Amino acid sequence: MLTVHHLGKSQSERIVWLCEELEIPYELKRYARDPVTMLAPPEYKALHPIGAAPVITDGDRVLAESGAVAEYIIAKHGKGRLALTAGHRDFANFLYWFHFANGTLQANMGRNMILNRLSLAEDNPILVATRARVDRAFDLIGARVREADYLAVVPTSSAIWRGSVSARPIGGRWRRAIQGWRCS
Ligand SMILES: N[C@@H](CCC(=O)N[C@@H](CS)C(=O)NCC(=O)O)C(=O)O
Repeated sequence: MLTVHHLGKSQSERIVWLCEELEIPYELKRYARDPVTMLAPPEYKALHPIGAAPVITDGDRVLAESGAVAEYIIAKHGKGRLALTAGHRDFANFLYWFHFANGTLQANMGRNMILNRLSLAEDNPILVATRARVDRAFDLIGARVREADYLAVVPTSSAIWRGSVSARPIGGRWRRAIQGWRCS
């Protein structure tokens, strides 16, 4: 049985979403962040040496790292859905957006969130550069969703709701699809 170990208000929201999207059977185990440190509780940290969400278990297998978890679930349980193979004309785009999600977007949003907590001057060059990178990433998503029906990027809407980035004009079907969905 596939189990999603879901840490509230974390990147594991995307894995819950993925399982719902695929309509596969899974067990959801919820964990709350430590109210003081906002880090994962000890029982979450014990699941995998990296101690960060998401973590899934599938039988004896324990797997962490969002991209690996998403790829594993899609390959093992997706029955060909939500992935393209090398022969597909959009394969390169699929790969790009799949890896862009964590490699560029999430990485820069994470940096941005931390810098925002440091009360730096608004003209701090690192802050300015990081915000510009986040803006560029959302502009790119905005351009893509205006031309594509489907964006192979795991949702980042919770970060927008939490106000760690400004809401960008990513309009259209994708935005409507993610609005109203929340799991924490
Ligand atoms: N690159 C990793 C990042 C994992 C990560 O940093 N997870 C955060 C949640 S957004 C976490 O578990 N934070 C709590 C903690 O570190 O204790 C992934 O995508 O799985």
